[in-house]
Amino acid sequence: MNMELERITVTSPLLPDLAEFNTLLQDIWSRKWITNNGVYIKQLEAKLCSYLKIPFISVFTNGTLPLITALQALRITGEVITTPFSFVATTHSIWWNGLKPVFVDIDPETCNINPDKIEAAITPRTSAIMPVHCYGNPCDVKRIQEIADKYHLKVIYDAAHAFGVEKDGESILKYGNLSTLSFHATKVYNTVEGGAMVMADERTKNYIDYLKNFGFAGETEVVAPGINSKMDEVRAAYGLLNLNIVDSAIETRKKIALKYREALKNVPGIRYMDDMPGVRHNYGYFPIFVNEKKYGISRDALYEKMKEDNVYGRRYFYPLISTFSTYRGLESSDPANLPVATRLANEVICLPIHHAMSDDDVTRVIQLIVS
Ligand code: T4K
Repeated sequence: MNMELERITVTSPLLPDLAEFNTLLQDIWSRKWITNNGVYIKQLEAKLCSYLKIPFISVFTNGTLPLITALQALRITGEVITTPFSFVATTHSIWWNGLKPVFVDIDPETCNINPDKIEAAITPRTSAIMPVHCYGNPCDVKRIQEIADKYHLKVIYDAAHAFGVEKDGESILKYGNLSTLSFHATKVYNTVEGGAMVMADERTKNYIDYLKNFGFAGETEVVAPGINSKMDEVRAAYGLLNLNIVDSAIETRKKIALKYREALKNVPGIRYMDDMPGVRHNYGYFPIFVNEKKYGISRDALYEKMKEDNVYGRRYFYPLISTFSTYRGLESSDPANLPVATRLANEVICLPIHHAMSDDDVTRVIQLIVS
């Protein structure tokens, strides 16, 4: 391994200025109100609504609990149609609700659930669809809604990757019944750990706020069997500061994506994703797909070669969720049902892309792929 070269990782957390954070911490210390819907939580929710161009949001302690809570809130039963090409939290949230995940194959261009394959997976027990805007690529929200309307299904978007993503000037978070976000350290926008649920109306916002606080609607009234998944004041303050710098981080990511595309456009056997028409992307991930026959070496060989030079891409999302022991026995986990997802999981590497990468870092990554 070439340890002389500095390590380049798939991402690096966007960190607020420490002195500014300290000022906010002093304020929190002086007020001694450190969680339970304090002033910074309220400010963060208001600022996120305006930044994301959405009507209502409820912030959570991570990006998994809003998924679990969304399924609870909509009283989903039976089977939920979803994608195997995601982080395992998507399917776990279904399992934690005692529901059955039903996997549907993905579209090779976007890596999102393929709407053409959804109807065949619907049974009398299906009550919801949980698609993922994978890598921040918007799902075919129109087609998915048409199917949902036809079969009276609810739609919960796992929008963990889709912070700030817009289509035709509208937030992608406005589609479906509910959408969820992750503000984990590895995301474009982070609050260390954190997440959120996005909803269309105030009534739902109030209900979700109760659910994430044990179901309390006032000091003595519990309206539902809630959970504790509240964000605290310290992370809300951190999140407020990161909101001021996230645009510039996205700009840097975009420049890196453009450099990668330019350098890789004529490399046989390497495919990448272009921007989608009318979409404001956030460049949270830069997946490439390695065709072993045309490129000459396998995805895993390239992955190892990069590691030898201290460059750490990640194989998101390999292995497919449907191959994990909890899920592999499901009928829909049969690889014959998921040919595109199975192939892409074996071809993908997400290249390092983040706000702190230098031009030299980008060149180092490119050189490893082209040489
Ligand atoms: N739905 C989807 C579609 C998701 O992708 C996720 C999370 C969720 C739901 C659930 O949201 P959360 O409950 O997590 O909020 C990471 C993240 O832990 C996870 O949040 C994320 N998706 C997933 C795609 O990636 P790992 O296991 O790859 O993370 P880790 O620790 O290996 O970090 C990756 C790289 O990031 C490191 O090699 C270096 C860098 N890093 C990471 C951390 C944590 C840092 O430089 N500093 C850090 O503090 O899962």
